[in-house]
Amino acid sequence: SIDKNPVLLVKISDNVYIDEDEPSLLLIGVPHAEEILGLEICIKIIRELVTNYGLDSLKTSYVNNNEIYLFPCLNPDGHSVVTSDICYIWRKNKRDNNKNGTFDYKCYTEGRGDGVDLNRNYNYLFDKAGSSEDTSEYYRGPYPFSEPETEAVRRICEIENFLIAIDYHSARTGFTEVIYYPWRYGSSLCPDFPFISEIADSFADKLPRDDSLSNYITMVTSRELGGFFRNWIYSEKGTFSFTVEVSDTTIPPVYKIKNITEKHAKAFYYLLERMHRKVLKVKVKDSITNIPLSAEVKITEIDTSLRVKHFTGEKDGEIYRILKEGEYSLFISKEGYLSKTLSFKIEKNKITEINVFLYPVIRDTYPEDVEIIENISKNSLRLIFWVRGKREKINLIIYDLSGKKILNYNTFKEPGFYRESFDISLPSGKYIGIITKGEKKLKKEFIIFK
Ligand code: 0X9
Ligand code: CA
Ligand code: CA
Ligand code: ZN
Repeated sequence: SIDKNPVLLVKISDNVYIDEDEPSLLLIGVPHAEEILGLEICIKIIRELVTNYGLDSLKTSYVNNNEIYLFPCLNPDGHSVVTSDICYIWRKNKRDNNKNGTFDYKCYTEGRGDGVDLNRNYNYLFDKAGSSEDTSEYYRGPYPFSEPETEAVRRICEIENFLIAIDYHSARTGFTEVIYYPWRYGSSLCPDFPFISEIADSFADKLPRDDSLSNYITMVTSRELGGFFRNWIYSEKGTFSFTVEVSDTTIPPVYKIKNITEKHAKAFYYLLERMHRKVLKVKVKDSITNIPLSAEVKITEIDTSLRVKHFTGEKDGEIYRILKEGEYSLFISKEGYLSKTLSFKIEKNKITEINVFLYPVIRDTYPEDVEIIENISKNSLRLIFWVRGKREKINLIIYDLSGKKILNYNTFKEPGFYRESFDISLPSGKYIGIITKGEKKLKKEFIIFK
């Protein structure tokens, strides 16, 4: 952070150093400095899961079957303004907006000095976000992700495709004990509305208000709210995101905390369980190399809005989707690959898993239609080519840099698409391949790594 405090991110799972094929979820506490209850809830959840691991079978399975990420206190600098009694209604972080080298603040009047409202700093309709006035309580910052705290959130969301994300607030103004979720635009609703509202409603059912007279209420919010975490992660990743305004008091008396954190922990466990029922998991790989791919995955019946992106992860080729029972169809596409359409069924008590292998399209025009792909396995090379129109003679010669011929391969092929493998063991280094196909000759340099 600006004061050099760590913005701690906690991951709870089995095999925690490995990114496993498990649904993942993100919790954010204290994006606003004085809204302290998110930190209490995160600590409660961390403590319960860690101390009961291996003792309580339910909690053990929560840890083993999910990847749970938490930022217990996203805004440590601002939070210290509150906890050290400087100003117990501080909201923003401590960016030195006026660059005078000191932290300027006014605690009880408008125009509250330095700092950026972290929940206006995300890269979603940023020009409309909060205020551009740097003394405003809702100052959005100079540019999207200008703050180390929001940048930390962006980075983890780039690595992990979260199925659900929650940011915990506790409102000083506006509604209390509410679950906000995305989104409406005039009278139209986001494409995931039937699914995301089901989750919001069931989540609220598990959350009685502090006065116990009724439950938390749910509210679908505008698509036009700029700079918000919730709208950013939903549009960027399709993550089901909920903003929870905890408690009827921003900083309640200590005796109330136990009851608040207990019910929020319970409601959170409901979400973990829901991530394993009526859920789709898609994993996309290259059909030749078996390498996971980041591809666009559209559920034809649902994904009608261009504003919501659904891509499998760069690293693991995975995406999860929360749905309802029923039959759906999928459209999977990636530039350079043949698209695929398939249908699937979502069932009551399980994750429907689909593995998709995308076939690379070799470009139509010579010479790009011939490639040597190095190191398919440790000791083999692969040549990929089309034969078009009529039967052709194919010749592949491989030389090392001294000009020594290492392979000479001749064949006749009928029109079609071919992937030929050669088992040869070559030491690491640079090689030259000459491919002759009909009338045409292509020279290609390639490197073998071992
Ligand atoms: O303004 C915010 O960032 C949140 N409220 S808070 O009082 N905790 O600062 C969320 C506002 C939720 N969205 C709408 N009111 N539409
Ligand atoms: Ca794990
Ligand atoms: Ca200053
Ligand atoms: Zn807040």
